[in-house]
Amino acid sequence: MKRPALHWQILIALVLATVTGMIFRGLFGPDPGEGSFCTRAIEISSFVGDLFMQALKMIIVPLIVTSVISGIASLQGVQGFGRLGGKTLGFYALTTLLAVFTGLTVVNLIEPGVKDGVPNEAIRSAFASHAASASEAEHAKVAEAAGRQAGDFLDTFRMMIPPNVFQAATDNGQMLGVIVFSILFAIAMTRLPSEEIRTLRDFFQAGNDVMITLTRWIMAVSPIGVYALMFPVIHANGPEVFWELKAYFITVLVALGIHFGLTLPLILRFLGGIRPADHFRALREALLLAFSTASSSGTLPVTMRCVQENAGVSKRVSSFTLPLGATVNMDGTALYECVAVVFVAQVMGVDMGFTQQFFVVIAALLTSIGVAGVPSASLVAILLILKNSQVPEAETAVVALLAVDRLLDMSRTAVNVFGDSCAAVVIAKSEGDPVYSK
Ligand code: DAS
Repeated sequence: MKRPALHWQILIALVLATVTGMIFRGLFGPDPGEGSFCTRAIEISSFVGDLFMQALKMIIVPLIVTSVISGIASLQGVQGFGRLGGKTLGFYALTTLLAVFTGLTVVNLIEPGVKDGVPNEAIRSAFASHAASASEAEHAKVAEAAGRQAGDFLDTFRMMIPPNVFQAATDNGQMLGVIVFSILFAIAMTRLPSEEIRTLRDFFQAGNDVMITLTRWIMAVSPIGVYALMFPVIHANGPEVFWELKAYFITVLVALGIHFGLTLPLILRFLGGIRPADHFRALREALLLAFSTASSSGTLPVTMRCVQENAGVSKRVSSFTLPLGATVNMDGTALYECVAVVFVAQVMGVDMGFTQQFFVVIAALLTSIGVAGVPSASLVAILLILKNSQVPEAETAVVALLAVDRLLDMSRTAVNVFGDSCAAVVIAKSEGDPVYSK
């Protein structure tokens, strides 16, 4: 019997993880106790899932370095780099701005933090109870972020020039430094004699081909990895969580859905002359993986492979736009930051006027550049913006949001990856690549 295509295998793994996770939660409860069969099953599943995530993360840095350097080195000189860089950053700014305004509009229309015209006290107490039941790691993560100065948006620029490029990337998934280093290396490389440039470019190109092969090997076991990642998540997150914060979840998912299902497809159609259905089909493996892993960096190797092999984008364009996008272009995250900040302000009774919401827009744009492409990375940025907006009980609210964040994180990560891939195909088409020409 012919094996189903990989994206079907991943989808089946997702469904199986959801069903078995809910069955285990129903049979053994949310806290099955030390040493029980259910606890052992979750431990083994988490171990396998972590191995899969580490395998993906293992190849990110060499993939980014080889692809950015070989991609830039193959551009026609500085003006080629300038043209591609200008198009890329312009596209990212446009789509992130549209995402932010979508989030702001939806959260002000639905007002998930308000009930009968006043702040929703039930949600405020739910924040307190979720914060109380959050894990030590979740509290520590927020406490560490709370220690940062409220106005520390300059962190984004500090991340661009880290003292140890590779450590910053491997320690906390912050790829900004690796990207900046690779771009500077590639530009400096063009100053060499042409023979040496060719040797180096061929070396990095061959290195990038090796990374794509490694990606293919890791993806071969992705159904197992996806199942192992999702089973513990489904077991831990019962439906009651969504019920308490249903208005919030609906607000985020509606806003993400508008950006993912309307805004970006319209841009594909009218800016790129690309059929959205073709693009969704080409990116399905990457989108399923982004949803399952909640890590756009971890998904980057697969996003690159889908864009190159299924959409026909050249290595020259994809090697520059995608690593940069996975690091600085996070439409879903920027949208989510706006919704979460205004939602918490509504719950705490802080009436955010136009000026304050405009500040939230700027802060979301700036912080989404620096958010690492790893699970729940944006919660730290949300705390920063809440503190700057003088919203009370910000830490309690963020710990509570972190405790229920996984489904929303998976959804916004898929939007982040889709936004990056839309940039790659639209820009590639404008650069003359044979996009969807088969
Ligand atoms: N999970 C992050 C990512 O990988 C997004 C976020 O935390 O908002 O893109």
